[in-house]
Order: sequence, then structure tokens, then C-alpha cells
Amino acid sequence: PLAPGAGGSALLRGFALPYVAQLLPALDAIVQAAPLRHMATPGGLRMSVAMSNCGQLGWITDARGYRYVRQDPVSSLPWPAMPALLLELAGAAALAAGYAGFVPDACLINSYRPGARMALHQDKDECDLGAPIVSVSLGLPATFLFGGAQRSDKPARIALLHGDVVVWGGPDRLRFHGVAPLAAGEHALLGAQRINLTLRKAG
Ligand code: MD3
Ligand code: FE
Repeated sequence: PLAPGAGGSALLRGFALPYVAQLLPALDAIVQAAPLRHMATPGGLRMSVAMSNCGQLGWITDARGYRYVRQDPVSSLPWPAMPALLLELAGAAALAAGYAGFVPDACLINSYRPGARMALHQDKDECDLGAPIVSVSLGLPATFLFGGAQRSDKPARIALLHGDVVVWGGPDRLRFHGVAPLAAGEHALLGAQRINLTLRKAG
């Protein structure tokens, strides 16, 4: 597991570093057009992670549930376009993990401030669960929790650092996963924040 080229999952340490200088201004423009916001779970709890999206589809949660939508519900405008650089990064990472021809149509932008966390969950809102998910970590380090097929399976802890890219697919695609509360810190480029991008084929 977590070895490149096998068509399962692969942890690609520092894979995004050559892209960062161009990626950060592109992300700035996206969150200016579609600001990061704390969405509510279907149960009415405010998420500690602030989110936005780019691409044809964006993931949202509200009282009506979890789903992908074409427009930002805050502005009623389409989500900002996916930057070409992000498509290139996602395609190259997927290929390195054994997935040729990965073309994501959705990019969820997760912003963690110290204390923010993501509870164990499964990602199953996408139409094609055979497609991988590419995640890009930027800014402060986080402890990723990698569980099993059951919520009760004890998760492994994996440090995800600035520039790391993980390709999640095959038998791992439906594993429970989450993020431990972000530790305080200051990153040279992103300040007191971790940004995680998840690139998906949602439609
Ligand atoms: C493993 N985000 O947005 S990215 C999410 O760091 C999410 O913000 C986390 O879980 C974050 O849904 C983790 C890594 C990730 C994404 C999807 C997965 C790992 C996954 C799907 C299946 C298994
Ligand atoms: Fe997830």
C-alpha cells in the first residue's frame, strides 16, 4: 500500500513543490471569487474546516445533505474554473500512481486553522468510485487518519507535509479517513493554515 505504480494508493512526498509558486496565486484568485466558508453538516453542526471549490462541480453540505453542485450557493455563480496547472498536477500524480487519463471535474479546497479537524468519514458522493482521488497538502503539517472498511477500525496515522500529494484509489477508495486537530504553527508561505486540495471525478 502507498507505493507508486500499483494502481492502489500512492504517497508522493514533495510532488507538488515544483507547482507551488504558480499554484498559490491561482488559489488566491479562486478564494477571492468563491470565499472559504464553514458549511453545516446535514445534522446542523458547523464544520471546523472552511471550504470552497473550483472546477465544473463543487462539493457542498447543508441541511439537505452532501452533494456536488455546479454553482456556488453563496453567489449563485458557477464555481471558478479549474486552473490548467492543477489539472496538470493531478494528471501527473495519478499517472505516477498507475492511473492514466485522470481528468478531474471537481476540486474541493479545505482550509484548516489550528484546532480544525475532519472526523472519520467515507467519500462516496462521486459517481465513479473506480476513479482515484488526488489530494495535495500545502502549509502546516497534519496527521492524516487512515482507517479501514469499518468506522471502528483503528486508523493508522500518516504525517502529510507541505507539497505532499496522495493518490487514493482501488481498494483504499472507500476506507474511512479523517484529519486529527491541526497543531498550532506558522508556515512561511501560508501562515497559520493548512490547505488541502482534493481533485476528483465527481460527475
Ligand atoms: C482516502 N480531506 O475532503 S485528503 C475530504 O486532508 C478529505 O482535507 C482530507 O478527506 C483533508 O474528503 C483528506 C485525503 C483523502 C481524500 C479522499 C480519500 C484520502 C482519502 C478517499 C478515500 C480514502
Ligand atoms: Fe474524505
